[in-house]
Amino acid sequence: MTTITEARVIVTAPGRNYVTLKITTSDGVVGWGDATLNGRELAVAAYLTEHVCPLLVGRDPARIEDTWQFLYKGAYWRRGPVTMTAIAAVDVALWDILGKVAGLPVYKLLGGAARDGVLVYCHATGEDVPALLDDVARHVDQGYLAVRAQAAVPGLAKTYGVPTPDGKLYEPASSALPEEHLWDTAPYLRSAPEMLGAVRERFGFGIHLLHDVHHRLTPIEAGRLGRDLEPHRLFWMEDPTPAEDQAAFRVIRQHTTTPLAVGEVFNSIWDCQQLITERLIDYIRTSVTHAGGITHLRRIFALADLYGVRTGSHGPGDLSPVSLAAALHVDLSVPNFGIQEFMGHREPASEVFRTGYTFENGYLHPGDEPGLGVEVDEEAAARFPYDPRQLPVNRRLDGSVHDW
Ligand code: KDG
Ligand code: MG
Repeated sequence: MTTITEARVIVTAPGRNYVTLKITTSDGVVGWGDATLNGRELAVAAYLTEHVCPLLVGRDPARIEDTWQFLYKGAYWRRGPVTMTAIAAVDVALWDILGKVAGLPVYKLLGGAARDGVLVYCHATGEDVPALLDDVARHVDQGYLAVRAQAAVPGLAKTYGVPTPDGKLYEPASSALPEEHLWDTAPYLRSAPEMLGAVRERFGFGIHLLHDVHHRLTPIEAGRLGRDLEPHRLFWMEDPTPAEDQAAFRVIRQHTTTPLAVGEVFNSIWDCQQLITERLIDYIRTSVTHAGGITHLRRIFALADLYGVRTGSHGPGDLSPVSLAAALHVDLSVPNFGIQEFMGHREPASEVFRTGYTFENGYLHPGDEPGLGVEVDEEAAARFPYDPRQLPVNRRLDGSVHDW
């Protein structure tokens, strides 16, 4: 019987930090999984190295569901971002191996293509509205059909989603201690509808327009913002309130018909069960890497399909190309796909991750190589050592900590 002979973690920072799991079988087949949890990378690396990798050696790599259940139920301690990211990395690496052994791209193992391509949205930002409009134009010129628009909030020095002065990161990270930003809800609620209205005025209604609130409002504030945005016909309003409070979405729903999307911080089906079964959202944004891998993400998406909720997976630059490839295989195959976030990866990521996915006319395709279609160059990875970073922390004007 073919068995797993080695499972090993690679931590590398080609442009930003990524944690990658490499699983090798007795037949010499290698599978890759992404285990990156931005800002808490080493917790997942240690969970894998100390607690999971030793359990994998000797197991049958083709028993993917059994391994998932073994790691989830066997730990006794369930769910949580660290555990579920670690399980996801194993799961994705095993699907990669299965595809390579079968000689098929993973999407064919998942039932085959249910569409020709994966509609993606990009992220356009600016220090002010004119700069944002230039950035939207740049993305539209590149062929994007869906754009998420974010601009700085007037009067606030730094805002989520707007690049740092070096222009490289849209979520600024600092080294030893997190940066602290000031947050004020009132100017945001005034400026966001104006900013999105300006995008519609310049580009019309021919592009899909999205906006990320990043969990910073109360339910009634989110209801008001959703209502104010209705004339701009958003594709979605993302993460309006802190996501762990599922019942809060009942309040938002009572006040607006702007479509709602949430889920990038979720790691299991239990985090979104109420949101889906009560039809409180329109898009579920769980990702392969943070929600238990291909096996568990498909379960979430199948539940969502029963309730008319479509998918919209998180796909930031802080998930590795292995994660994006896995997402694309799922996206291509599920019936209720909605849209996929695509932030791209900052160089020199392509020195470490050789990818097979392609972008054309607003759509991504995972390619037809066996497995996921991504290979990792370990020698290149070794050239980019871990670079500890922290996500920022928001404080309100009175000094209290707020959602970032
Ligand atoms: O690590 C945190 C980022 O992934 C998050 O801030 C990005 O909200 C985000 C998005 O929608 O991509
Ligand atoms: Mg988001």
